[in-house]
Amino acid sequence: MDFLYTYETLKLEFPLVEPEEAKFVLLGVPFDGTTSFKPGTRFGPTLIRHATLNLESYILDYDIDIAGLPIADIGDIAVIAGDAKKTAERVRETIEELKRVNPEAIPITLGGEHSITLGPVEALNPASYVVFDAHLDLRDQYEDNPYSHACVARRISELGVNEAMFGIRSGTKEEVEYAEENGIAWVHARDYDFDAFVELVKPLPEPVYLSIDIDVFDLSLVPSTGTPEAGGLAFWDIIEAIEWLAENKKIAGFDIMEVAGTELGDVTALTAAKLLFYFIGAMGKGP
Ligand SMILES: [Mn+2]
Repeated sequence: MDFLYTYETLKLEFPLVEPEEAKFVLLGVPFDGTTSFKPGTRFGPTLIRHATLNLESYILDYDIDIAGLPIADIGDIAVIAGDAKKTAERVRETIEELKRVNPEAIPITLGGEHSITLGPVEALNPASYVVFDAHLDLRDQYEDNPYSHACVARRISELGVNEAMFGIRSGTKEEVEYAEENGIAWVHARDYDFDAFVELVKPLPEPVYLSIDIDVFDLSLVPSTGTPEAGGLAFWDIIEAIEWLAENKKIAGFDIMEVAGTELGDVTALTAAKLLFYFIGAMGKGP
């Protein structure tokens, strides 16, 4: 099937299926229009797909070969340079198109900056938004733009979606107050552990949308990202959380955002690619 706003690009090197038959549907959003510090998220989707070439599709600890799962890759969204709002709308429309022909599909968005997450969330209408991020992203506006990457969790909260945030270590006093006033729970990176995650996520209503801003990881794992912050989480912290979600909650969609870089084989993309494989593996192996 053809989508209005996608185009062909480097795809996952797996035996892919059509979107109509897929359980997992990848789409890239090569957008970095509101990036405020380190540019290059427009290369994120290509860098992640390229980095998967380095990985075995067989996941050792799950005893599952994810290349045998029904995965589609519908390419990249034709972004509108500099316009996060319109680009997110194109992502929303693309996922709505997909869900009309395949209501069971789980869209996996590869970014691209975090502002774009508004698109899949609006399309999928989840009850809860679980996000791993260094930043609260609860600003009303940033650099005069309400659709900046620094505002995405605020826009999602305004849709009435429950939110829980993990790995946070950056925000303003106003953002903290907004979280308090609106019942948004968040766990500082220093305080993060698996029990804290389960405690907050267990009572959340389903389905859950899971967003990973790659800057949640420790800097050593993700040197190339839009707004890097020291003091992040370890790789297995997040894999354990994904495994718990896969076994205990209905997942509406998933994204990996803010992967930047200009060189194939960038460490950040290798981290993101491994994360992508574990998400598909955890969801594919069943409870
Ligand atoms: Mn962030």
